[in-house]
Amino acid sequence: MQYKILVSYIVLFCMLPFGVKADDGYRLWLKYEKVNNTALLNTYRQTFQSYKVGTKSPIINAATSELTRGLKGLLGSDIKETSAGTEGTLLIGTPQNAPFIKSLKLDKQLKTLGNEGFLIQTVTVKGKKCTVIAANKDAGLLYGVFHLLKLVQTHQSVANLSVVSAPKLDVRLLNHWDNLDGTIERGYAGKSIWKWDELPQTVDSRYTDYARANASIGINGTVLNNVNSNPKILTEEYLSKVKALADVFRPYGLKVYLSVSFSAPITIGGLKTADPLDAGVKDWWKKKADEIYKQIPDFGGFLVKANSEGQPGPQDYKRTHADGANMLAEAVKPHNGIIMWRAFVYNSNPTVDRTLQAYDSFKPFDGKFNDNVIVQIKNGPIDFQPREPFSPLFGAMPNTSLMMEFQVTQEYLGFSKHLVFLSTLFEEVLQSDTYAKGKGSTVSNVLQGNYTTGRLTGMAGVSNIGNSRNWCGYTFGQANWYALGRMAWNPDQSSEAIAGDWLKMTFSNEKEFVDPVKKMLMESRENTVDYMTPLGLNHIMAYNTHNGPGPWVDTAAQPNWKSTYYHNASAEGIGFDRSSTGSNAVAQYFPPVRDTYNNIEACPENLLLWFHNVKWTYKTKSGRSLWDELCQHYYAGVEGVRAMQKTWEGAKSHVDAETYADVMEMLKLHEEEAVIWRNSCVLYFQTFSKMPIPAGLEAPDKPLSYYKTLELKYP
Ligand code: BDP
Repeated sequence: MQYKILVSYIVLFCMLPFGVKADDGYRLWLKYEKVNNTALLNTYRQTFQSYKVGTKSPIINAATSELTRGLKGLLGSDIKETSAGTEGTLLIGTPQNAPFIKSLKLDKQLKTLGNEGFLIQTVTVKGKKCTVIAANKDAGLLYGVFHLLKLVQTHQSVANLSVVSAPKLDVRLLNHWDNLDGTIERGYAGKSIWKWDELPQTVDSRYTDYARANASIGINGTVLNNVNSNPKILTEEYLSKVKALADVFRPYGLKVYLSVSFSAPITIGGLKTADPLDAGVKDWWKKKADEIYKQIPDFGGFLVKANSEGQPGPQDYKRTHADGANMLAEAVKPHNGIIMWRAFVYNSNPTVDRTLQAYDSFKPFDGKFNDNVIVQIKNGPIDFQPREPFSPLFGAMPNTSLMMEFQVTQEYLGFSKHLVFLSTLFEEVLQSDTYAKGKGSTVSNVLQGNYTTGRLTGMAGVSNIGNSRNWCGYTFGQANWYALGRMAWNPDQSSEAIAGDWLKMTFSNEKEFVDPVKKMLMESRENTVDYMTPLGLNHIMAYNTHNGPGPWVDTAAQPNWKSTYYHNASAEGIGFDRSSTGSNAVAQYFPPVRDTYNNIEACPENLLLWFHNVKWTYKTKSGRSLWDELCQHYYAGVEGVRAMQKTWEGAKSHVDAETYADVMEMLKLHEEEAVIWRNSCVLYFQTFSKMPIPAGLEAPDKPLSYYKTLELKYP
């Protein structure tokens, strides 16, 4: 280890005189390195010489401080505030806080932009060419400034700007699964960034950088603590710490939310019950909400995991999810707070297919939730697997506000050890057609509230952030945080555009770098599906940790935590029959989706074993037997990782030596683990199929018994 550090320093020392600096990843995509194209640099310098703002506010100050910081880095010179409107001035304001914006008469364009949207336009004022960033509210200006900086960071033309942008979803959140003792559930990037011990006296400057990063991608809220919530978060002691964070985040448009434990009235309130219909319980939550809002007037609300995986909930008192959610909703309603009630529920009953349970538990309550409740649904019916079909709840609750929960932390996708660009997973889910209201009823449209009477819309991502210097444990993990924000702002955004922007902002604008590395990102998730869970397999990870393969796991605290429950491999075949002859999970989808999934021939092959138990000899679309096809996928996944290494070799001259070496080291580990996955699964499933690994594919170098006892390293 020490040797490695020494080598890094030597490499660093050698590179510095040539102007290539090592980058520790802390600045994320907000690097603001000087534009290295002289012609562009000159245009930018001419276009952005000074800026003018109206009445100042904490948000406007945050925006202008980012603007000056960003442009100083990008242009290599200061941009000054001016009160005049000279050529090359950036005019920033709302019609209310800036008369020079009001006089531009932008009301018609601003009308559709809500509280967070913005426009950026090239205008001529009294013969002077200027750029305007206008919005209805200060938050829009902040987002507008970040957008403008992105244009420069990605070397776009700024000659005739006409950008109009507003978020398509209201609530755009990170969910931290951070515990109060500093550990993070399913976190792979160190400890929590929240230093609860030091707060509120000491406020780490990292919190500001955290808020900046989130604002730059449009995230407007953060749930600070784990959904498996420690009730202590609601005590006076902790609320003062939460307040300190909220104060830092406010100028960046970032609201604070908390995960709460449903039994908090008992555990910290001293009551005998947490029954949501009990007057004392209602009163306790009301007073608690009042106490919170007194300190944090813009507090966002509560996130609740109830009656799920052992957490307390209203069903403990024979009440419903709606009873529980509505009771809390009433407590925060006077303060404009919201309740995000998770639909991630399933019980241990092995006779009921786990994938049915969230739908069955929630669908009957459509229309029964208060208007400040939003039901938060994981993207698939199981649990953040490398590939799942979309959750059938999307589209099935037309009278309820629904929001998406994606997982950014890679619990089931190789932790911070595997390079997996999750944006393509997000996109695949968001563009899935539910057919709830006929063709085109994509999950994205459902989330945007196009078919619901619910009034709230949103998306959350379970964060992959920890206190490691580069935030996410490895540089490419940052791309997933970035993608979550961009998708929450616009769920119809393409992953390709997101990947391109992230690469340019994080590494380099050179086409020779961006094109191949973008391709690598775009293919990375499919590689992972291939070496982990191809053809619709799922939940065959190592027991409990989910670190590495565990298709053989056959003993568990709950039957539906066993891998064998999910893959059902036997001498005949493999897969979970969820068709009409099996658990009939297909019936939870609208036609024609249900018919497509139900029919083994029509079912998309990448979900085949999710919906069907298929014979080993079944002829797949390629003409190969199912067994051969399965093997081909496992092997293709590993080859995909090897191809990534080649791509990265080609990127060498575009990134600093340390970053290059770090990523390459990571890709080596990635390959090792992909091979372990492949060999484990192929050898294990072979014990059922009794068929040979197809000719031409390299034979596993170790026996199955070796893999069964292997424990992979934690990051
Ligand atoms: C599962 C995780 C578990 C979480 C749970 C949840 O394994 O640690 O508590 O999801 O979302 O994926 O509540």
